[in-house]
Amino acid sequence: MTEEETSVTSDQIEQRLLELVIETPSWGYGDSGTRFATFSQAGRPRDVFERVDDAAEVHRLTGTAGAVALHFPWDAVDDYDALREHIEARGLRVGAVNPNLFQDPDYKLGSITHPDARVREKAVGHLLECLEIADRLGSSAQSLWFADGTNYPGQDDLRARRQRLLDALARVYAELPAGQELLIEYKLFEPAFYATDLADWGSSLLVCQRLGERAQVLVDLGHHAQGVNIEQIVALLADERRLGGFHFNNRKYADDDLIVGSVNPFELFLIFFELAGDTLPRLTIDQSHNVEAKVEAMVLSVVNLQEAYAKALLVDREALRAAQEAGDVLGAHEALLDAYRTDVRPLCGRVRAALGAAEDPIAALRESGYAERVAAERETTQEIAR
Ligand code: RM4
Ligand code: MN
Ligand code: MN
Repeated sequence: MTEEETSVTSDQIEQRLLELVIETPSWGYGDSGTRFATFSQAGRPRDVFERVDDAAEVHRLTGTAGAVALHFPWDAVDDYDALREHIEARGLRVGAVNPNLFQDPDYKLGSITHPDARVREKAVGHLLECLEIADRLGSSAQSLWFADGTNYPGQDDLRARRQRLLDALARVYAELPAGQELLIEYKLFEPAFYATDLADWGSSLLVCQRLGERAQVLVDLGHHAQGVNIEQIVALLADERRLGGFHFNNRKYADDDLIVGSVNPFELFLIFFELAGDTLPRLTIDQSHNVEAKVEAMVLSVVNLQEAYAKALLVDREALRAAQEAGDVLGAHEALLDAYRTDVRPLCGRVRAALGAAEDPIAALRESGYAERVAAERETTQEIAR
Protein backbone atom coordinates (compact mmCIF):
# COMPACT_ATOMS: atom_id res chain seq x y z
CA MET A 1 0.00 0.00 0.00
CA THR A 2 1.35 3.45 -0.88
CA GLU A 3 0.82 6.76 0.94
CA GLU A 4 -1.53 8.19 -1.70
CA GLU A 5 -4.00 5.34 -1.37
CA THR A 6 -7.20 6.12 0.44
CA SER A 7 -10.27 4.05 1.04
CA VAL A 8 -12.73 3.93 -1.82
CA THR A 9 -16.40 4.90 -1.59
CA SER A 10 -19.16 2.38 -2.15
CA ASP A 11 -19.90 3.89 -5.59
CA GLN A 12 -16.27 3.41 -6.52
CA ILE A 13 -16.36 -0.17 -5.26
CA GLU A 14 -19.39 -0.89 -7.44
CA GLN A 15 -17.68 0.77 -10.39
CA ARG A 16 -14.55 -1.34 -9.90
CA LEU A 17 -16.65 -4.50 -9.70
CA LEU A 18 -18.56 -3.56 -12.84
CA GLU A 19 -15.24 -3.25 -14.68
CA LEU A 20 -13.80 -6.57 -13.52
CA VAL A 21 -12.92 -8.91 -16.42
CA ILE A 22 -12.05 -12.55 -15.92
CA GLU A 23 -10.80 -14.72 -18.78
CA THR A 24 -12.11 -18.25 -18.70
CA PRO A 25 -10.01 -21.01 -20.30
CA SER A 26 -11.33 -22.92 -23.31
CA TRP A 27 -9.51 -25.98 -21.96
CA GLY A 28 -11.48 -25.83 -18.72
CA TYR A 29 -14.69 -26.76 -20.55
CA GLY A 30 -13.48 -29.97 -22.18
CA ASP A 31 -13.08 -33.37 -20.61
CA SER A 32 -10.13 -33.66 -18.27
CA GLY A 33 -8.92 -36.15 -15.75
CA THR A 34 -6.04 -37.47 -13.76
CA ARG A 35 -3.46 -40.03 -14.85
CA PHE A 36 -5.83 -42.64 -13.38
CA ALA A 37 -9.02 -41.86 -15.28
CA THR A 38 -10.96 -39.31 -17.26
CA PHE A 39 -14.68 -39.33 -16.59
CA SER A 40 -16.51 -38.04 -19.61
CA GLN A 41 -19.36 -35.61 -18.95
CA ALA A 42 -22.63 -35.38 -20.83
CA GLY A 43 -22.74 -32.21 -22.90
CA ARG A 44 -19.00 -31.80 -23.11
CA PRO A 45 -18.13 -29.47 -25.97
CA ARG A 46 -16.96 -31.23 -29.13
CA ASP A 47 -14.84 -28.43 -30.54
CA VAL A 48 -13.57 -24.93 -29.84
CA PHE A 49 -16.82 -23.36 -31.08
CA GLU A 50 -18.78 -25.22 -28.42
CA ARG A 51 -16.16 -24.43 -25.79
CA VAL A 52 -16.71 -20.77 -26.67
CA ASP A 53 -20.48 -21.28 -26.32
CA ASP A 54 -19.93 -22.55 -22.77
CA ALA A 55 -17.71 -19.57 -22.01
CA ALA A 56 -20.46 -17.27 -23.31
CA GLU A 57 -22.95 -18.93 -20.96
CA VAL A 58 -20.62 -18.24 -18.01
CA HIS A 59 -20.41 -14.60 -19.10
CA ARG A 60 -24.19 -14.33 -19.52
CA LEU A 61 -24.67 -15.47 -15.92
CA THR A 62 -21.83 -13.56 -14.25
CA GLY A 63 -21.38 -10.46 -16.44
CA THR A 64 -17.68 -10.63 -15.64
CA ALA A 65 -16.25 -13.35 -17.88
CA GLY A 66 -16.07 -11.47 -21.17
CA ALA A 67 -12.87 -13.04 -22.52
CA VAL A 68 -11.88 -16.58 -23.39
CA ALA A 69 -8.26 -17.77 -23.27
CA LEU A 70 -7.32 -20.25 -25.99
CA HIS A 71 -4.79 -23.11 -26.12
CA PHE A 72 -3.02 -24.22 -29.33
CA PRO A 73 -3.10 -26.65 -31.02
CA TRP A 74 -6.09 -27.77 -28.90
CA ASP A 75 -8.13 -24.86 -30.30
CA ALA A 76 -6.58 -24.83 -33.78
CA VAL A 77 -8.98 -24.30 -36.72
CA ASP A 78 -8.56 -23.78 -40.46
CA ASP A 79 -10.35 -20.45 -40.48
CA TYR A 80 -9.36 -18.07 -37.67
CA ASP A 81 -11.59 -15.29 -39.00
CA ALA A 82 -14.58 -17.60 -38.54
CA LEU A 83 -13.46 -18.43 -34.99
CA ARG A 84 -13.03 -14.76 -34.15
CA GLU A 85 -16.46 -13.98 -35.58
CA HIS A 86 -18.02 -16.76 -33.51
CA ILE A 87 -16.35 -15.47 -30.35
CA GLU A 88 -17.39 -11.88 -30.95
CA ALA A 89 -20.92 -12.86 -31.96
CA ARG A 90 -21.23 -14.47 -28.52
CA GLY A 91 -20.28 -11.16 -26.86
CA LEU A 92 -16.77 -12.29 -25.97
CA ARG A 93 -13.25 -11.39 -26.99
CA VAL A 94 -10.14 -13.52 -27.21
CA GLY A 95 -7.99 -13.53 -24.09
CA ALA A 96 -4.44 -14.82 -23.92
CA VAL A 97 -3.16 -17.32 -26.45
CA ASN A 98 -1.50 -20.33 -24.79
CA PRO A 99 0.96 -22.25 -26.97
CA ASN A 100 1.14 -25.94 -26.07
CA LEU A 101 4.64 -27.39 -26.03
CA PHE A 102 4.04 -30.41 -23.84
CA GLN A 103 2.05 -33.03 -25.72
CA ASP A 104 3.88 -33.75 -28.94
CA PRO A 105 6.06 -36.89 -28.55
CA ASP A 106 9.03 -34.84 -29.75
CA TYR A 107 8.87 -32.92 -26.47
CA LYS A 108 9.61 -35.89 -24.25
CA LEU A 109 12.91 -34.35 -23.12
CA GLY A 110 11.80 -30.75 -23.39
CA SER A 111 10.73 -28.21 -26.02
CA ILE A 112 12.82 -25.03 -26.18
CA THR A 113 15.38 -26.56 -23.79
CA HIS A 114 15.56 -29.93 -25.58
CA PRO A 115 19.14 -31.16 -26.18
CA ASP A 116 18.35 -31.66 -29.89
CA ALA A 117 18.40 -28.44 -31.93
CA ARG A 118 15.78 -29.83 -34.34
CA VAL A 119 13.22 -30.13 -31.54
CA ARG A 120 14.09 -26.67 -30.24
CA GLU A 121 13.54 -25.28 -33.72
CA LYS A 122 10.15 -26.96 -33.94
CA ALA A 123 9.15 -25.50 -30.56
CA VAL A 124 10.22 -21.99 -31.54
CA GLY A 125 8.28 -22.47 -34.78
CA HIS A 126 5.10 -23.15 -32.79
CA LEU A 127 5.69 -20.11 -30.59
CA LEU A 128 6.11 -17.92 -33.67
CA GLU A 129 3.01 -19.42 -35.27
CA CYS A 130 1.05 -18.50 -32.13
CA LEU A 131 2.09 -14.85 -32.52
CA GLU A 132 0.31 -14.85 -35.87
CA ILE A 133 -2.73 -16.69 -34.57
CA ALA A 134 -3.03 -14.14 -31.76
CA ASP A 135 -2.82 -11.29 -34.24
CA ARG A 136 -5.62 -12.73 -36.35
CA LEU A 137 -7.79 -13.33 -33.30
CA GLY A 138 -7.16 -9.92 -31.74
CA SER A 139 -5.39 -11.31 -28.70
CA SER A 140 -2.90 -9.14 -26.82
CA ALA A 141 -0.92 -11.79 -24.95
CA GLN A 142 1.06 -14.98 -25.30
CA SER A 143 0.86 -16.98 -22.11
CA LEU A 144 3.78 -19.38 -21.97
CA TRP A 145 4.14 -22.36 -19.70
CA PHE A 146 6.92 -24.85 -20.32
CA ALA A 147 6.75 -28.41 -19.06
CA ASP A 148 10.49 -28.53 -19.75
CA GLY A 149 12.71 -30.09 -17.14
CA THR A 150 14.57 -33.23 -16.19
CA ASN A 151 13.61 -36.27 -14.14
CA TYR A 152 17.03 -37.36 -12.92
CA PRO A 153 20.21 -35.65 -11.68
CA GLY A 154 22.73 -35.63 -14.50
CA GLN A 155 20.10 -36.20 -17.19
CA ASP A 156 21.04 -32.91 -18.85
CA ASP A 157 23.20 -29.85 -18.21
CA LEU A 158 21.15 -27.37 -16.18
CA ARG A 159 23.06 -24.31 -17.37
CA ALA A 160 22.96 -25.38 -21.01
CA ARG A 161 19.19 -25.83 -20.72
CA ARG A 162 18.83 -22.35 -19.28
CA GLN A 163 20.87 -20.88 -22.12
CA ARG A 164 18.73 -22.68 -24.71
CA LEU A 165 15.62 -21.32 -23.03
CA LEU A 166 16.96 -17.76 -23.07
CA ASP A 167 18.04 -18.03 -26.71
CA ALA A 168 14.66 -19.35 -27.83
CA LEU A 169 12.67 -16.75 -25.94
CA ALA A 170 14.88 -13.94 -27.21
CA ARG A 171 13.98 -15.03 -30.75
CA VAL A 172 10.29 -15.02 -29.94
CA TYR A 173 10.48 -11.68 -28.14
CA ALA A 174 12.23 -10.14 -31.15
CA GLU A 175 9.21 -11.08 -33.28
CA LEU A 176 6.56 -10.09 -30.73
CA PRO A 177 4.01 -7.81 -32.44
CA ALA A 178 3.64 -4.38 -30.84
CA GLY A 179 0.18 -5.16 -29.51
CA GLN A 180 1.19 -8.33 -27.67
CA GLU A 181 2.95 -9.09 -24.43
CA LEU A 182 4.72 -12.23 -23.27
CA LEU A 183 3.56 -13.79 -20.02
CA ILE A 184 5.97 -16.28 -18.50
CA GLU A 185 4.55 -18.82 -16.08
CA TYR A 186 6.54 -20.97 -13.68
CA LYS A 187 5.74 -24.20 -11.88
CA LEU A 188 7.57 -26.04 -9.14
CA PHE A 189 7.34 -29.53 -10.60
CA GLU A 190 5.32 -31.85 -12.82
CA PRO A 191 5.73 -33.33 -15.34
CA ALA A 192 9.44 -32.93 -14.54
CA PHE A 193 10.16 -34.51 -11.18
CA TYR A 194 13.77 -33.47 -10.63
CA ALA A 195 14.46 -30.02 -12.09
CA THR A 196 11.89 -27.89 -13.90
CA ASP A 197 13.56 -25.29 -16.13
CA LEU A 198 11.27 -22.47 -14.93
CA ALA A 199 10.43 -23.63 -11.44
CA ASP A 200 9.76 -20.42 -9.54
CA TRP A 201 8.92 -16.72 -9.79
CA GLY A 202 12.58 -15.73 -9.57
CA SER A 203 13.52 -17.85 -12.59
CA SER A 204 10.68 -16.31 -14.60
CA LEU A 205 11.49 -12.79 -13.46
CA LEU A 206 15.16 -13.12 -14.49
CA VAL A 207 14.08 -14.25 -17.96
CA CYS A 208 11.62 -11.35 -18.23
CA GLN A 209 14.30 -8.87 -17.20
CA ARG A 210 16.59 -10.16 -19.93
CA LEU A 211 13.87 -10.00 -22.58
CA GLY A 212 12.38 -6.55 -22.05
CA GLU A 213 9.47 -4.77 -20.46
CA ARG A 214 6.77 -6.54 -22.48
CA ALA A 215 7.78 -9.80 -20.80
CA GLN A 216 5.93 -10.26 -17.52
CA VAL A 217 5.60 -12.98 -14.92
CA LEU A 218 2.38 -14.99 -14.67
CA VAL A 219 1.45 -16.45 -11.28
CA ASP A 220 -0.56 -19.69 -11.22
CA LEU A 221 -1.89 -20.28 -7.72
CA GLY A 222 -1.25 -24.02 -7.96
CA HIS A 223 2.42 -23.80 -8.88
CA HIS A 224 4.21 -23.28 -5.57
CA ALA A 225 5.57 -25.41 -2.80
CA GLN A 226 3.41 -25.95 0.27
CA GLY A 227 3.27 -22.96 2.57
CA VAL A 228 4.68 -20.42 0.12
CA ASN A 229 3.34 -16.91 0.73
CA ILE A 230 1.84 -16.18 -2.70
CA GLU A 231 0.50 -12.75 -1.78
CA GLN A 232 4.03 -11.67 -0.93
CA ILE A 233 5.25 -12.84 -4.36
CA VAL A 234 2.39 -10.85 -5.87
CA ALA A 235 3.40 -7.73 -3.91
CA LEU A 236 7.01 -8.08 -5.00
CA LEU A 237 6.24 -8.61 -8.69
CA ALA A 238 3.71 -5.78 -8.71
CA ASP A 239 6.25 -3.49 -7.09
CA GLU A 240 8.77 -4.42 -9.81
CA ARG A 241 6.11 -3.74 -12.50
CA ARG A 242 6.53 -7.32 -13.68
CA LEU A 243 3.23 -8.86 -12.64
CA GLY A 244 1.64 -9.81 -15.95
CA GLY A 245 -1.25 -11.90 -14.79
CA PHE A 246 -2.72 -14.85 -12.99
CA HIS A 247 -3.92 -18.35 -13.49
CA PHE A 248 -6.54 -18.74 -10.79
CA ASN A 249 -7.41 -22.07 -9.28
CA ASN A 250 -7.04 -23.61 -5.85
CA ARG A 251 -4.98 -26.42 -4.44
CA LYS A 252 -4.49 -28.40 -1.30
CA TYR A 253 -1.49 -30.51 -2.28
CA ALA A 254 0.03 -29.82 -5.70
CA ASP A 255 -1.26 -28.44 -9.01
CA ASP A 256 -4.78 -29.57 -8.14
CA ASP A 257 -6.61 -27.06 -10.39
CA LEU A 258 -9.67 -26.93 -8.14
CA ILE A 259 -12.33 -24.21 -8.16
CA VAL A 260 -10.77 -20.90 -7.19
CA GLY A 261 -11.41 -19.98 -3.57
CA SER A 262 -12.70 -23.45 -2.71
CA VAL A 263 -9.89 -24.50 -0.37
CA ASN A 264 -8.20 -21.30 0.72
CA PRO A 265 -10.50 -18.29 0.27
CA PHE A 266 -8.50 -16.13 2.71
CA GLU A 267 -5.41 -16.46 0.52
CA LEU A 268 -7.46 -15.37 -2.49
CA PHE A 269 -8.69 -12.32 -0.56
CA LEU A 270 -5.12 -11.41 0.45
CA ILE A 271 -3.97 -11.67 -3.16
CA PHE A 272 -6.78 -9.33 -4.25
CA PHE A 273 -5.88 -6.98 -1.42
CA GLU A 274 -2.42 -6.67 -2.99
CA LEU A 275 -3.98 -6.06 -6.40
CA ALA A 276 -6.85 -3.75 -5.49
CA GLY A 277 -4.69 -0.62 -5.11
CA ASP A 278 -3.43 -0.77 -8.72
CA THR A 279 -4.76 -1.38 -12.22
CA LEU A 280 -5.57 -5.07 -12.32
CA PRO A 281 -3.33 -7.35 -14.36
CA ARG A 282 -4.76 -10.04 -16.66
CA LEU A 283 -6.92 -12.40 -14.61
CA THR A 284 -7.43 -15.84 -16.09
CA ILE A 285 -8.90 -19.00 -14.64
CA ASP A 286 -6.83 -22.15 -15.20
CA GLN A 287 -8.77 -25.09 -13.84
CA SER A 288 -9.44 -28.68 -14.62
CA HIS A 289 -12.80 -30.04 -13.49
CA ASN A 290 -12.55 -33.77 -13.11
CA VAL A 291 -15.69 -34.68 -11.18
CA GLU A 292 -17.72 -31.46 -11.00
CA ALA A 293 -20.00 -30.00 -13.69
CA LYS A 294 -17.77 -27.76 -15.76
CA VAL A 295 -19.94 -24.77 -16.61
CA GLU A 296 -21.23 -24.66 -13.05
CA ALA A 297 -17.66 -24.90 -11.73
CA MET A 298 -16.61 -22.01 -13.92
CA VAL A 299 -19.56 -19.89 -12.81
CA LEU A 300 -18.76 -20.53 -9.15
CA SER A 301 -15.12 -19.64 -9.81
CA VAL A 302 -16.08 -16.29 -11.32
CA VAL A 303 -18.46 -15.58 -8.43
CA ASN A 304 -15.71 -16.40 -5.93
CA LEU A 305 -13.36 -14.02 -7.74
CA GLN A 306 -15.98 -11.25 -7.70
CA GLU A 307 -16.47 -11.74 -3.97
CA ALA A 308 -12.75 -11.84 -3.14
CA TYR A 309 -12.23 -8.63 -5.11
CA ALA A 310 -15.24 -6.96 -3.45
CA LYS A 311 -13.87 -7.79 -0.01
CA ALA A 312 -10.42 -6.50 -0.94
CA LEU A 313 -11.98 -3.23 -2.11
CA LEU A 314 -13.82 -2.91 1.20
CA VAL A 315 -10.64 -2.80 3.28
CA ASP A 316 -10.43 0.50 5.13
CA ARG A 317 -6.94 1.36 3.96
CA GLU A 318 -6.73 4.55 6.02
CA ALA A 319 -7.50 2.68 9.22
CA LEU A 320 -5.09 -0.03 8.20
CA ARG A 321 -2.28 2.43 7.55
CA ALA A 322 -2.92 4.24 10.82
CA ALA A 323 -2.75 0.96 12.73
CA GLN A 324 0.41 -0.07 10.90
CA GLU A 325 2.11 3.24 11.64
CA ALA A 326 1.10 3.04 15.29
CA GLY A 327 2.56 -0.45 15.52
CA ASP A 328 -0.90 -1.79 16.38
CA VAL A 329 -0.33 -5.35 15.18
CA LEU A 330 -3.79 -6.74 15.80
CA GLY A 331 -5.53 -3.50 14.93
CA ALA A 332 -3.97 -3.73 11.48
CA HIS A 333 -4.85 -7.39 11.16
CA GLU A 334 -8.40 -6.57 12.26
CA ALA A 335 -8.73 -4.03 9.43
CA LEU A 336 -8.25 -6.88 6.99
CA LEU A 337 -10.50 -9.26 8.90
CA ASP A 338 -13.31 -6.70 9.03
CA ALA A 339 -13.43 -6.60 5.26
CA TYR A 340 -12.95 -10.32 4.86
CA ARG A 341 -15.83 -11.08 7.20
CA THR A 342 -18.26 -8.79 5.38
CA ASP A 343 -21.02 -10.61 3.52
CA VAL A 344 -20.53 -9.20 0.01
CA ARG A 345 -23.04 -11.49 -1.67
CA PRO A 346 -25.81 -8.82 -1.86
CA LEU A 347 -23.33 -6.27 -3.27
CA CYS A 348 -22.05 -8.69 -5.91
CA GLY A 349 -25.60 -9.74 -6.77
CA ARG A 350 -26.54 -6.07 -7.31
CA VAL A 351 -23.50 -5.53 -9.51
CA ARG A 352 -24.31 -8.59 -11.59
CA ALA A 353 -27.91 -7.41 -12.00
CA ALA A 354 -26.61 -4.01 -13.13
CA LEU A 355 -24.49 -5.85 -15.71
CA GLY A 356 -27.61 -7.61 -16.99
CA ALA A 357 -26.37 -10.91 -15.53
CA ALA A 358 -27.87 -13.12 -12.82
CA GLU A 359 -28.16 -12.09 -9.19
CA ASP A 360 -27.71 -15.75 -8.23
CA PRO A 361 -25.79 -17.25 -11.16
CA ILE A 362 -25.68 -20.88 -10.00
CA ALA A 363 -29.44 -20.96 -9.35
CA ALA A 364 -30.06 -19.23 -12.69
CA LEU A 365 -27.87 -21.76 -14.49
CA ARG A 366 -29.74 -24.67 -12.93
CA GLU A 367 -33.12 -23.13 -13.75
CA SER A 368 -32.11 -22.33 -17.33
CA GLY A 369 -31.74 -25.97 -18.32
CA TYR A 370 -28.53 -25.12 -20.21
CA ALA A 371 -26.74 -28.29 -19.12
CA GLU A 372 -29.62 -30.52 -20.21
CA ARG A 373 -29.98 -28.67 -23.51
CA VAL A 374 -26.33 -29.00 -24.51
CA ALA A 375 -26.25 -32.60 -23.30
CA ALA A 376 -29.07 -33.38 -25.77
CA GLU A 377 -27.57 -31.33 -28.60
CA ARG A 378 -24.05 -32.62 -28.23
CA GLU A 379 -24.75 -36.29 -27.65
CA THR A 380 -24.85 -36.97 -31.37
CA THR A 381 -21.16 -37.78 -31.68
CA GLN A 382 -18.56 -39.67 -29.72
CA GLU A 383 -15.82 -37.24 -30.66
CA ILE A 384 -13.96 -36.07 -27.59
CA ALA A 385 -12.99 -32.44 -27.36
CA ARG A 386 -9.22 -32.14 -26.92
C1 RM4 B 1 -0.12 -26.44 -16.66
C2 RM4 B 1 -0.08 -24.94 -16.56
C3 RM4 B 1 -0.52 -24.27 -17.81
C4 RM4 B 1 -1.73 -24.90 -18.44
C5 RM4 B 1 -1.58 -26.39 -18.53
C6 RM4 B 1 -2.81 -27.06 -19.11
O1 RM4 B 1 0.02 -27.03 -15.39
O2 RM4 B 1 -0.85 -24.50 -15.47
O3 RM4 B 1 -0.81 -22.91 -17.57
O4 RM4 B 1 -1.86 -24.37 -19.73
O5 RM4 B 1 -1.30 -26.91 -17.25
MN1 MN C 1 -1.44 -22.37 -15.47
MN1 MN D 1 -1.00 -25.83 -13.73
